[in-house]
Amino acid sequence: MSTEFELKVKALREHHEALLARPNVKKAWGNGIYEKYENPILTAEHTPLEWRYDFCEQDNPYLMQRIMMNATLNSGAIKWGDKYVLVVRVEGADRKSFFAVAESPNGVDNFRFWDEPITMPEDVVPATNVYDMRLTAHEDGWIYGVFCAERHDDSQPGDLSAATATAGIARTKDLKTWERLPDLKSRSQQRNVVLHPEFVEGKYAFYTRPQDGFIDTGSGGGIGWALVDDITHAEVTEERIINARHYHTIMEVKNGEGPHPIKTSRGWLHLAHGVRGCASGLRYVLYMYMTALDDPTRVIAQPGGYFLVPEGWEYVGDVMNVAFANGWIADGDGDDDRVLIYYASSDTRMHVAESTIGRLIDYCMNTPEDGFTTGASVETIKRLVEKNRRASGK
Ligand code: M1P
Repeated sequence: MSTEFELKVKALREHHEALLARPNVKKAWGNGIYEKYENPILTAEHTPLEWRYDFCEQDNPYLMQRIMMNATLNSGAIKWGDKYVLVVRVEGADRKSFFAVAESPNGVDNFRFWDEPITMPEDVVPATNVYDMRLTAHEDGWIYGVFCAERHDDSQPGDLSAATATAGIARTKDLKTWERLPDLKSRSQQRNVVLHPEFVEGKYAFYTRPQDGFIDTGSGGGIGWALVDDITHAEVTEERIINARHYHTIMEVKNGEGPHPIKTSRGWLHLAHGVRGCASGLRYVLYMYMTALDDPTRVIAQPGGYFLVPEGWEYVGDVMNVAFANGWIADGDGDDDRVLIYYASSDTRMHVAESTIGRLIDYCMNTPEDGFTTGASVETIKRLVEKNRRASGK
């Protein structure tokens, strides 16, 4: 005969398994560029029960959550053998983020966390919080994780919210054991730093995002680029902006590289986020651009406006009105090869959208650029109307 406690545990485990095994399907109607999937792929409820419950009846007779999880968000992504693997930013109820690996057999559902979160070694000065890892399988043979390391800004002892953002760097061969390298040295604070997968001019190449403060980018003009001789003592000596923010665009306030760009026969496909201010606060959306195959810093296509935004209930969460992505996986580099775009909504949960290399190139190459004024936008629309009129013979 099972005890009441045992029956409660059984029901809890069945409920959890049903959530993990729930099949995902594409939403019926997309925009032709990509299809979003119906269900989030990871929520706080997906985290292992063993992280949250003490299953000893004597110690936890009410079967309470002893450690609550708040969110699963901004995840790095990589194809690992035949598995689709995310290094997820998991945030506990205590507001601390940590990294944990979740894998899926198909990239769109059945994501399951590995048994334990990642133990990330510290740099010389331990971080208070770490988050938003970008994964790069570099041609040097290592898999790098570059992430934000946040610490209190001790130069402002009276201000409890004063913080600094630095790029933490770690590398691994198995996603289990990580070697921590010294944080990226830079004159400014840095967040959204991403390692390019290939050597450029024989050096490691980083997409950067210089910022004057922890939140405000200040004079930091956009997505930067820096070459580094030695990844084990990485230092930004020269940095130039390759994708600038601009007045009255989706990236007026700030922007940042997402995952590392995907190499295609026609150039590098980039995914990034742009931020603008409005009455309800900051609005984070995703956008794309392309750079030249022989020069990942030379922009060859910049579609105007956003690529993906929070829609419907994606708008709601811990930080409202946010779409953020730091992971995507391409199944190959042919036009028909699938691209899975992993994005978080409102700093709360993870989703997936699906496209192909060919569709994303077409989107980048053939979406009109932002003309920066209402007049230019209207002219762009009218040109399309006229083209359609001619095509229909009217
Ligand atoms: O809350 C929205 C996002 O804010 C930050 O992004 P950025 O540095 O561009 O402002 C990050 O903290 C990110 O994790 C978060 O999703």
